[in-house]
Parts: sequence; C-alpha cells; structure tokens
Amino acid sequence: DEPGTELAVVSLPSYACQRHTPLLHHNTVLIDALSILAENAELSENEGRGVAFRRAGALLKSLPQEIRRVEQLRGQPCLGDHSLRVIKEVLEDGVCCEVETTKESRQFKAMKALTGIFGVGAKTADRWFREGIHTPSDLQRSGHNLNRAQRAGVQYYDDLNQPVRKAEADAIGLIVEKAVSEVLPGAKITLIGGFRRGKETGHDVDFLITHPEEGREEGLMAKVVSWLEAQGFLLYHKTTRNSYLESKDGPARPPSNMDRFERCFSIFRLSTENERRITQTISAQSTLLHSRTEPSPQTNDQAREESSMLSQCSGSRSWMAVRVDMVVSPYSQFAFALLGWTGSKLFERELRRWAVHERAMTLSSHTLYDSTKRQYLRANSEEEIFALLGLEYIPPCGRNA
Ligand code: DGT
Ligand code: MG
Repeated sequence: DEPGTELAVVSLPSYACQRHTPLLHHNTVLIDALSILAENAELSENEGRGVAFRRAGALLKSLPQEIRRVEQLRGQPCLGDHSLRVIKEVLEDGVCCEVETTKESRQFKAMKALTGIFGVGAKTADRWFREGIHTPSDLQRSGHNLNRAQRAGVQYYDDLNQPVRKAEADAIGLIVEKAVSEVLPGAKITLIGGFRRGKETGHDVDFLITHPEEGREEGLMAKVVSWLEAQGFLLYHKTTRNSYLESKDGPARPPSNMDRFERCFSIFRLSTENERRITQTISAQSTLLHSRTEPSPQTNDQAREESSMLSQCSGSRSWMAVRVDMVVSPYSQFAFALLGWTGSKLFERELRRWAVHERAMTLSSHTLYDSTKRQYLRANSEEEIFALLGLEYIPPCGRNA
C-alpha cells in the first residue's frame, strides 16, 4: 500500500449544511461519475435517486483528501450501496460500466440536448424523444408548435449552452445596476447563484434586487424590465408576479418550495459595445470584456469591421445571448431570499431538510417558521438564519454541495 491510503478520514456530518463544500475538491473523477447518474435520474424524473447520487457526490466534495480505496470511506454518511459500487468500480477499473453506458445511451444524449433548450423540461423532452425527436434540429424540422420561451431557446441555443463567464456576469451586473438606479434610486442589487459561491462560470446570471425602505420595491420589476427593453438589452423576458400574501399574523407560508417573489426570466443581448457604454457612464474604472467571437488585441474599429465581416460569412457576431434571472424581494425578507437564492440547489434542499427534521422548522426564501413555538422568526442576515437553525455559519464559498 502507498503510505497514506489507509488513513481514516474523520467521519463527516451527514447534512451538507453542516459542513463546508468548497468549489475545488480532491475527488473529481468519482464526483463526475456520480453526477452523470444523478443527471440521468433527474432527466428520468426519478428525483429520489437523483438526490441520493447528489448527496454522495457532495460528501466526496467535502473530503479533505483524495480517496484511493473504497475502504477509506468506511463510516462516512450519505453513501448508499449503489454509490459505493460506482465509486469502487471507478477506483479499481478507472471507469464504471453503468456510467459509460449511460453517457453513450441515445436517450441520455437526446434528453440532455432537448432539456438544453431554454423552456424545455424533462417531461416535454421525454415526450419528444418518444416521437423520435433527438436534437434541436429534429425539433425544428418536426414543425411542433413551440411556446415563446422555447422559440427563444431554439433561436439562441448555441449561446445559451456556452458557459457564462464571471466577466460577462459582471458586465451584466453593471447594466442591471444602472437600470435599477435609474428607475428607483437607493435600490440595491446583489449577484446571487453560483457566481456568489465563487464559481468562474455558470449557466445563467442571477440577481436579487431590494430597497431598504419596505414597500418601495413594489412594481420595481416592471420598471426595470421596461428600462432594459427600451435600451435594447432584452431578447426575451417573462415576469411572474409576486404571489406572496401577507396575512395578519405574518407572511403566509408558501405551499411548496417554489418561492413567490416577483421574478423575471430573461435573455440578455450582451454586446461589447453596450458594455463599454454602460461602463463609461457609471464607473471610471473600465472593465475589459471580450465577446466570444470578437478578436481582442486590435483597435475597436478593426475589431468591429472584422466581426461584421464574420457575421456575414459565418454567422459570428459581436454580441451574445445570456440567460439572466432577476428576483425582487421586500427588505424584511432579504436575508432569506439571499440564502435561498445563493444555492447550490442541493445545499438549499439540505438546509430545508435539516430545518424540518432536526428543528421542526420550515425554511423558505421568505421566512423561517418554528412549528413548536408556532411563530415566524425574523432575521436580518444569513448569519442570523444559520444561528436560528442551530448551525455553524457556512459562507457562500462553502455551499458548493
Ligand atoms: P449555475 O447557474 O448553473 O451556475 O448554477 P446556480 O447554482 O446559479 O443555479 P441556478 O441559477 O439554477 O439557481 C441559483 C439558486 O437559486 C439555486 O441554487 C436555487 C435557487 N433557485 C433557482 N430557482 C428557484 C426557484 O424557482 N425557487 C427558489 N426558491 N429558489 C430557486
Ligand atoms: Mg445561476
């Protein structure tokens, strides 16, 4: 045996919200294998199975060392028989048969391609797959009636399936900040989702908007969206209204985990030109941003000329479509919204599971309800919410479960 491989790893706590899960970890190959099986389960709408693989993967992400032998995992929570079998096979043979078969399966590939279309969920994708539709091109040829979101999803498919980079998220942040300050001075925006957890790329950019004076945030989203639209920043948007009702005793409890903030699903048109204009207006320090197709070490004129030539001959252009989610929260719920929208999805799920099973409390992105005391608990910061839940504070960078 190589020295160190028998070292027992201290047994970790079982809820992901009880431990730090960093972005960079030591067991990438194992986690990638488990993620494929989790993804496949989710695409087959087998949620329980998906969560089991995700929990196993998250446990491995929290380990302080690389695992070389499955025995090193003895005593660790979250590892079911199936996950342990996959881990053992990868450690011994380098690959796991089930994972390889899944990756290569027509169904998995088609479901991934189809759910990669904005506006298409597993149910719809599965129906299309059964009709012989395997790719976005098949879908276009099929003549199916698509809703507005799906049409945008097909139209911007390539862009929306490219990872969004941090620099692009920051550029969009400047635009949203400008929009918000134009329509409601004093309102503030916060970058949430994966970028707040320190990720370098994401599938979208998420923002939380609020105003320190309770009530001033009402109607804000419509104004922000109008401003953005008038400036030509939006390729698509759909706003869902705030359906969260305040009752006499406090906020009503949401019936599900879905929260009810006013929320806008959008697709931004991010161009180097827009970004430059906004940056000049609102900040002296300019952010250097390159579009994905524009060559960088040239003068602006050269670059523009070239990108317009490119757009004529190969479909390249000097702008890109980026998915952006915006959520508006009343100030009194801001801490809960911030915690609920920072993710990761598994971390959120674990927080809610901990709250219910270990504390008899219900946590949502609006509030925390204590079933024993029969009252809503208020909090002004994420730190306070962790404390109310009896948990050590985990900063965003440790929530990458
Ligand atoms: P990404 O975008 O692939 O880098 O990954 P994330 O972690 O940013 O994931 P995303 O953008 O899907 O969602 C960000 C977080 O926001 C996620 O961890 C949970 C939360 N979230 C998303 N959609 C909803 C929703 O409909 N209701 C609630 N309560 N939370 C949501
Ligand atoms: Mg995101």
